[in-house]
Amino acid sequence: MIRDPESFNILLDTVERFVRERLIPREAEVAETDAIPADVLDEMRRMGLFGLTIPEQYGGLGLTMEEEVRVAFAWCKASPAFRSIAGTNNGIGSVGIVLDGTEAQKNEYLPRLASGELIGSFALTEPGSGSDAGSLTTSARREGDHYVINGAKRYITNAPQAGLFTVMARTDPSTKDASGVSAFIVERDTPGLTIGKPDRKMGQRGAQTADVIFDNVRVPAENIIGGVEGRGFKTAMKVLDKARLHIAAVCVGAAARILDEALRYAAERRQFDHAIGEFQLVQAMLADSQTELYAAKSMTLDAAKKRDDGEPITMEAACCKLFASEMVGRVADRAVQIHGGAGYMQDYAVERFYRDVRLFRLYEGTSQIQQLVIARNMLKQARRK
Ligand code: COS
Repeated sequence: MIRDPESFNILLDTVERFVRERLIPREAEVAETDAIPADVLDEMRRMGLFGLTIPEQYGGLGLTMEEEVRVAFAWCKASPAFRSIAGTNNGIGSVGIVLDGTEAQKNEYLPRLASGELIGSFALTEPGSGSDAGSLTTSARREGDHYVINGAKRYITNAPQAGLFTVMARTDPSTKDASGVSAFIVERDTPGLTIGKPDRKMGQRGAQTADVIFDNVRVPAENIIGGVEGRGFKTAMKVLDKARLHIAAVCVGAAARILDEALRYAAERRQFDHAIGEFQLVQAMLADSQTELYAAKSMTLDAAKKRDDGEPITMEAACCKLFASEMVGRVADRAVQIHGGAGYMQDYAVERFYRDVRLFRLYEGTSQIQQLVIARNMLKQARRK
């Protein structure tokens, strides 16, 4: 749903120009330094990019899902790291509070997330609990009007920069599954909370991840999201439903950029007295990429519109995340192939994107987890008939 096409097109034009003129020229610097430059961060804050999805009453732009995915298509034509630094504020770092938080929690934290003053982060994964998220062992023990959190979280996006964490922890020690998990809002400077060294990753430099360690971290009881124990896993799953659709849009944006690079190279590079784009075997790679990109874009828009209409989209979001993340992997692979030896060289953007996009098939649920979510939902629907 596009609420006001005229103002939305202005926003989209602004993002497209920003990507072209300000972000793409800084990609090599981000890859080199593993950080987003401070002036770019400031500009992103001023443009409202940290608060795209946060409701207007809490200082954000309150984009609908369709608007959000369309902005992501444009934004993600630049290195994924530029979106990632604000991605948690617009997604997994704020959505738990937006969907299930109390009014007091929303008022306290959403305006600062929307402005980018605080970076939000989502702490679900642990050393021993990845795909089986419900088996997490980080504990939150009630002590008077506080909870005491102990445990460790792993590969937490934006942890080194975060001021605020949504932390899933077990409040009912008698359970070992999803039922005993609660979600907490934990501020970065709470005593006992430490962040590990940034992980050394295959790609996506500039989008940092790290361990987050909780050693007797005392959190006020009112920081449990929604004020009720035992709902944390469901909150996390609802957050991931939306996040998976967003990641599908990120993959579409990245694939469009990678394909632009491949197309330009195919038009310029000459072999056997012809531009290589004139050869049908190269054309097949371009055409297959364009076709799959169009399919991923169409399904992502369709699911986004369904979510805006209030329909459940757990299965559709998983379909989009599965298809789009696998699609961008194939597009990146073909783009390297079209570039030939040059595609293996760091001087060309496709080499970096090839490594960057590999993550999309892993995080926010692996492709295999998406398959499982899709099939489970199909069976659930079939049982209802
Ligand atoms: N929305 C709302 N509630 C949901 C839900 C969703 N999308 N998915 C599951 N739930 C609910 C279920 O209805 C169930 O509640 P009841 O017990 O009241 O029926 C509860 O949550 C547990 O669900 P389920 O039994 O399906 O949980 P499983 O332990 O089998 O795990 C998967 C389900 C595998 C889908 C989940 O663990 C998962 O998504 N894993 C991947 C985690 C991930 O993406 N990590 C990435 C890192 S975070 S960036």
